[in-house]
Amino acid sequence: LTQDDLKKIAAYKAVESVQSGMVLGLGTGSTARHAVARIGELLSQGKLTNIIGIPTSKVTHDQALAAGIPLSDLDSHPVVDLAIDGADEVDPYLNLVKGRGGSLLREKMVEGACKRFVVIVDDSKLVTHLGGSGLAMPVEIVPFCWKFTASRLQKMFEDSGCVAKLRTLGGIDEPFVTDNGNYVVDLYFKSSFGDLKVASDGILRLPGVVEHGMFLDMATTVIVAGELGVSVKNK
Ligand code: DER
Repeated sequence: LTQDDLKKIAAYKAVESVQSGMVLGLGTGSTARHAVARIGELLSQGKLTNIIGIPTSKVTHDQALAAGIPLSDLDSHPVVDLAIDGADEVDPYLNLVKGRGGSLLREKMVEGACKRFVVIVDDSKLVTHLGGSGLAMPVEIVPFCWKFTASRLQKMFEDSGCVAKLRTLGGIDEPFVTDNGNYVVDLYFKSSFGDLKVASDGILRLPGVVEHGMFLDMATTVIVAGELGVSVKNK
């Protein structure tokens, strides 16, 4: 099984929880993409009806539109029945790191508004503690004086050997710009940054910060697909 096969297995398993008439948060990324495609397929087969999708990015908006999923937004649907989305890291308490695709703000808004948030991952995303994969912890910041904000973020976590890097578009030095017109600073940690809530609050207190990629106590279910099968972890 390839990693993409595992992503697809997890995504299809999550879509089994979708019922006709639901308002659905549609996630972003290579795993969530399979869920969006599957929902569109079931709608076209008449096996699902009366679904309203709330996309978490412009990319997902376009994919869902093409898949024939009727779309709306949080202004019209402030309560979402179920959101399905991927994650970059999942710890044993179902806390997540998300945002390596750059959609963390809209994802956190949609997933924060839903009754159930089902996370779909292949088993490579499981970590013992957030920040442990050595991969990026994204923070969305305003473009104004981004160096100032990035250096304050780096200093905040200097004891964890943090390095803050502005996310740029592949290959060129242009800053990556989010759907909301902001920049992303990726934080890389050499060691654990300690208490998640303290870290989360500390980051959000910086005036130039819009949102960060730690999704604490938000997931209600995590579906993990691995070589040995699929496991469902409930909060
Ligand atoms: O950017 C995001 O938040 C994505 O959901 C990410 O966390 C998972 O992306 P992947 O399914 O492509 O690994």
